[in-house]
Amino acid sequence: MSEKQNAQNNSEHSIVAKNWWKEGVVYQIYPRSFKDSNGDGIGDLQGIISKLDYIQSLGVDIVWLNPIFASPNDDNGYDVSDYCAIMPEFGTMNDFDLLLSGLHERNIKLVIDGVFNHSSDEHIWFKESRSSRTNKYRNYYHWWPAEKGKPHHRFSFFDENNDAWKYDELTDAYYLHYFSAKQPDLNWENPQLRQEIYKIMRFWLDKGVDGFRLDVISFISKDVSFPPIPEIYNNDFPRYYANGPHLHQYLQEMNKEVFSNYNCMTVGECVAVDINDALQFVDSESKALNMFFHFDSVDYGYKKNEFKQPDPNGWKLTGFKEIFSKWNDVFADNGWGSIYLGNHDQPRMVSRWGNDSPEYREASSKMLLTFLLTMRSTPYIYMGDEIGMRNIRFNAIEDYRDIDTLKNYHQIKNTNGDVDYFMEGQKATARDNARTPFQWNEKEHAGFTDGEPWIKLNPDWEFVNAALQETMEDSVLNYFRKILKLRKQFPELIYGKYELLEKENEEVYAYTRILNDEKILVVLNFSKTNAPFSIPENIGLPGEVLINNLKEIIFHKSVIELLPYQAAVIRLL
Ligand code: TEU
Ligand code: CA
Repeated sequence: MSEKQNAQNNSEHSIVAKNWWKEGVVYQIYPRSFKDSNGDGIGDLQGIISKLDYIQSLGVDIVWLNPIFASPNDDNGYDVSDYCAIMPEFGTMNDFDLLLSGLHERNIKLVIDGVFNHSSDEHIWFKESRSSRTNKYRNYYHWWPAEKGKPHHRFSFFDENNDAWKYDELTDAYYLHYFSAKQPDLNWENPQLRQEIYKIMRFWLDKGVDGFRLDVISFISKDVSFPPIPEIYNNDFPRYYANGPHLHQYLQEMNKEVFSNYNCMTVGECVAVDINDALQFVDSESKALNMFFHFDSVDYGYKKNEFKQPDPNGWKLTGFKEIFSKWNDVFADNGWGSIYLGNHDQPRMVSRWGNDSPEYREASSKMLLTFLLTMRSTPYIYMGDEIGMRNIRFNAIEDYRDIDTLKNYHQIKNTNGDVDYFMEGQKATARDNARTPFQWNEKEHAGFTDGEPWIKLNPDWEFVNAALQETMEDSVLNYFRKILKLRKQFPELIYGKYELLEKENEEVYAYTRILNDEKILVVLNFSKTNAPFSIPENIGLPGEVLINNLKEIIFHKSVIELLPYQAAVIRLL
């Protein structure tokens, strides 16, 4: 049955076709930091296996694993040297098979991270490619012969000089790397390369994995004449990178050649894709991807034209609502969204969007989880957010491990920039904030490892850890389990129409989710002050409070007297 017919058959419930990946909740695991099984201080596959019951106890349906492939780890696995082998630090293929079957036994699907915009420079393809201009792998990458002069500037995220072209003496040519020089970009314009990638995808899907998160997939197509960047891009490199000439052709080809032959899901990391282009990626007719991650929310509240500095004026709830509402509306009739407030590239959710002071950490973590699990999009929960983990805010550059922070630090230092200002900003925005080890219990190293952890633990682990929260009925962890159950119990929370209330309210984010005659109201106080919210008469009367993140909830008729960071999900009559 086509997706369209399926949608029509389902029309009494919703206007979109139903799918497991629309109904599922995704739990993201950064393997390096989840659980170490052999005392080398690095999380690994056996570590994850030892925590399968914990993962199942959360109630999540899908696990997304960050890269686990062989890699020299210039960028923690986002530089792959062999796509069909497991990184020895993480374990063996046998461990992987055990993890996959362990998840499947528990009815949890596994999505892996496909890093196909670039490989490692230590991948055999690249070693061959750079060996001579006539090597048969030469065109697997982007080379610019030096006799043509210096190629037009391309920006690199992970290069100290921001230069994405690296000169290679061996063949007197430059190669392209949007990320670090150890992450050369693959040449998708080469049909042979594309077939190799499809083969790798099939290898994993034939093993039984349930889909792919596709790293920076919006960047894969390049204009290989490498012209100057057209002025309309105003030096917005990511935006230019996301508008490659054959991007949609490749995504559709990938779908036809690979994904359409499996019951799998795909979620693209679509850096610099905005609402106007959204449907091209996920429209049921376009036959490309199922979902993608946009960057509007995670870029919000950072200073423009300055690399990841928080805006001193902060961010506004009205702006936040506007972003999520507009992204909801794009997919109201077609396509499907994904929603996240943090991941391995972002600071901790509660530190950024909530309030991580001892007083409000729990309430605001629960409030944000309520938001993620009551929106009309597939929720992606980053490990540790279910126990309210916080930013570590390293003071010393020596504590950082991330290439992103280290590269910027050196760049600023070498150009006599303001290093202190940069370091202060990193406390709020650095990726390592989310990469500190998962806090399992109150034992040494929070039960993450028996050895020395590869990155420091957040010193708050004695009071922020999973074991402690297991024992407390009202912990963030137990609240997460409850709100997740609620999403399963009320289909309106998945498929129901989303309607924003009180758009201008700077304290309260309120919306309804409506499916047929069922109406649910969600109210979220994003502020640390009391905030009354009046339920408008025309939408219904407060019926049952399905969940509330604080001890009590105060109503005066149709007015809810929300306490700081209070969240409630209410059935309307
Ligand atoms: O991230 C792509 C990306 O552009 C950003 O999210 C990135 O973290 C940021 O620009 C750095 O300043 C993906 C992965 O999620 C990230 O971990 C990798 O480092 C990157 O691709 C390269 O593979
Ligand atoms: Ca280990």
